Amino acid sequence: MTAFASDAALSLPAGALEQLRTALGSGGLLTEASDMAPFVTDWRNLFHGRACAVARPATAEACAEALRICAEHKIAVVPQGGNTSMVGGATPDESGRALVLATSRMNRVRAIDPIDQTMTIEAGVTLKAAQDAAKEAGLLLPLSISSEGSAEIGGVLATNAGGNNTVRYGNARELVLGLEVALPDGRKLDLMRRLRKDNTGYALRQIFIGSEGTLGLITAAILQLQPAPRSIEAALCAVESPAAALRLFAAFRSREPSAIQAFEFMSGVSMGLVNTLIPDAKLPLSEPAAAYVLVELASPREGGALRELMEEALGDALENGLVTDAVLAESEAQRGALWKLREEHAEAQKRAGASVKNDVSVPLSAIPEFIERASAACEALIPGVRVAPFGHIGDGNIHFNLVQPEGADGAAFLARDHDIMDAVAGIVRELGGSFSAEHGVGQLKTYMMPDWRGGAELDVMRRIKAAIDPQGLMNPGKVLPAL
Ligand code: 2HG
Ligand code: ZN
Repeated sequence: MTAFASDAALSLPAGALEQLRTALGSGGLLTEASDMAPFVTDWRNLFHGRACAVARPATAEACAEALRICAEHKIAVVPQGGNTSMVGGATPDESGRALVLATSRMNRVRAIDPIDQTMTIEAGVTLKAAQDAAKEAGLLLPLSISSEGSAEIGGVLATNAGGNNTVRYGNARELVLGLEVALPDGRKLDLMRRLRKDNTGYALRQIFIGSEGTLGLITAAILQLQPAPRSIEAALCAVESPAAALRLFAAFRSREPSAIQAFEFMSGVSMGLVNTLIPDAKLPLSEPAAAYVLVELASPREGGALRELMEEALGDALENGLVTDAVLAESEAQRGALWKLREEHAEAQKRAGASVKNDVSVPLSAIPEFIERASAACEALIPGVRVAPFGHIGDGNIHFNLVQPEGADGAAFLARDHDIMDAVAGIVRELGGSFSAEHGVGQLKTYMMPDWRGGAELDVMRRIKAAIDPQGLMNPGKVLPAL
């Protein structure tokens, strides 16, 4: 262990170690292998890298200075927030030459403005802490993802996270008014304007949002908040198929489209894993079903109107057979329990063994055909595979996940990951969808980029990368495949 640690530290070019120590202060630079271990493996345990050091700046200035030093010494930098990437986007490669730059110590909510309804926030604040801060101010940060307890704002923006409320509020980029970025050469790019209207040249912030740390490091942002809802209603519904789930969505939308805050789909297979593998997540319906929907409505108005809307919509759906059973949350605790049944799918699938994830989107109308065809294709490829899709059906994003057959060898199953991903992607493509809806490209899906985003699109991406990061130091090997 000790030998590896000093090897790793030694692989920092001469001079850089002292400069970084001075810039980052005590506790700001880790070089011992045991200290760096949590930063070099991803949440899924798919990618295992090495780093020459882990930098943990406490301020945007220290972060920019660390990047300047790295540029001077040609050290690659892997930005890392809460390390919750599903595509290995924040894990260094095995060379040990890159420095991981972790944002968690830049963790201040700088300001909340109740008139502008904005939050000025640093990259290392967890999404959950940011939501709580907005709530305390009587406002809503309308971004919610299953990993929000660990995911940090910088990573959430760098990956343009989507999640459960996209159906109503859009993806992360729709919430960003201002951005502060440390550029690869160590300069600070200050785009911290909290303006709804600002047509003064290229919208540079949008290039960094969703760039997965390949262009610079987001150190802070100004987020647009919303008025906190005064009434919320949530229900879990059993349905017979994805087609029924979609018809239910259309039924809610035709009643009151602006009331839908989340509309989530869960296959019976995936819900079965949650029900059996996650303590305290028990299905409150009498019979298991083929699929489930979690629908949440919210309104800025108090009173029973929203409840009425939910009850009427569910009553009709039960009567006409669209929904076979339903349970309506009667309290905040019950609403939390219903959300637990949705948020634990990734964890339950992890506990069930190896899984291959396909975070895809297709037009809403194509979802039933997609799930049917992709299920058949995967079952033909891997007999006994557990087809366990779930996701944000209201915005067309399905996590078409496959869990290894029970009792099978996980490594052998994972060795087929490209066969599975390519089979699913082929169907997604025929239906006009995308091979990555919200998790990004990371290192897992770079191989798909030339085929899906080739020609002028990939060329423009490469030119932007070369212009902003001419030494190619920012998150190498992510998003853009090597030439
Ligand atoms: C979710 O929607 C996350 O819960 C994780 O995006 C999805 O595990 C997954 O595939
Ligand atoms: Zn998701």
